Amino acid sequence: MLGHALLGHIAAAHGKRFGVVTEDGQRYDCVIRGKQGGVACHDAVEITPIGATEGVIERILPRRNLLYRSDELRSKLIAANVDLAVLVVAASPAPLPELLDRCLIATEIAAGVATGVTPVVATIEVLIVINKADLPETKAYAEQLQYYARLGYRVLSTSAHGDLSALKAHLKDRVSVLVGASGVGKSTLLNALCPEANAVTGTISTALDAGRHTTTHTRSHALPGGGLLIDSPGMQAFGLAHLTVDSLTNAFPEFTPLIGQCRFYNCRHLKEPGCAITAAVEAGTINRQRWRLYRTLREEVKAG
Ligand SMILES: Nc1nc2c(ncn2[C@@H]2O[C@H](COP(=O)(O)OP(=O)(O)O)[C@@H](O)[C@H]2O)c(=O)[nH]1
Ligand SMILES: [Mg+2]
Ligand SMILES: [Zn+2]
Repeated sequence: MLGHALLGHIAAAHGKRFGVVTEDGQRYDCVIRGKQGGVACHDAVEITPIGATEGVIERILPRRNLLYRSDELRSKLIAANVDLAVLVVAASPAPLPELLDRCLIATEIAAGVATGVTPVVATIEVLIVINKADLPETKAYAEQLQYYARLGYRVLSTSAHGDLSALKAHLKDRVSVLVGASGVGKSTLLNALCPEANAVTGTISTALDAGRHTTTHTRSHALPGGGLLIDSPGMQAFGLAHLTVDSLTNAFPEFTPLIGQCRFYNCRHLKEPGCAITAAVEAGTINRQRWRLYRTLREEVKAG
């Protein structure tokens, strides 16, 4: 089929090389033509094959959502066209609470950064997975996270070496991405959920990440029960330089019922008198740490 454009999805992204799986199930090792910005795992693309297993990505099709991290200098794309973000946390190693909140915000705004004329702009659903349920310290940690369940996020406890049927039910027939800090058990979960991933992660880390401590690639794996699971590199920080003022306010579900109840119509919810949101923080119904993160990000957006 030389010379014919084919449609496919990015199944692996490492640096400037991409694995593409086309609609007929063929795999192509691809580079991208020209300067087209970043390519994310599970981006839909049009490629021109060059020989049996190599190709060139001609263009990225419109995205219905995009999950990514960013700072002033660069963006790190995690995944595009995703149904579910599985945010994995654990009581040990010591949790990074702000990381979970930043992941949640990036997920909340992921549909707002859909590109092009796309037929569906879809929000990414969230599942917070509290892994290492077998550890005694998990109980108190899980109680803290009940706040997120009250906000409407789904929260599930797992033990990566135990029964994962509840998690599998969430993943079935959907495109999901695993996100979380290093050490929470993402690789262990992935290997338990996709037995074929075991071999793949091993090979990739030897071939491409030799000598490096962390893996830098993002890759999707077929789930035996149907669906795809995208594995992203572990992270310690989650930059949100792509936030806008409007998207920031909308990313906090606990603010939504109070919007419009502040004394000033253009309240920034920082220290204005008569602010319904800071009043809720004082009353203890809005989590203070989350509001503090809002305040920090509000300052960053203003500066940008
Ligand atoms: N006790 C316990 N340990 C786990 C569980 N899941 C993973 N681990 C361990 O936590 C460590 C980090 O796991 P890993 O999958 O490499 O984490 P990743 O950095 O998120 O990929 C390993 O020693 C795992 O064996 C779990 O559910 N319970
Ligand atoms: Mg890992
Ligand atoms: Zn306010």
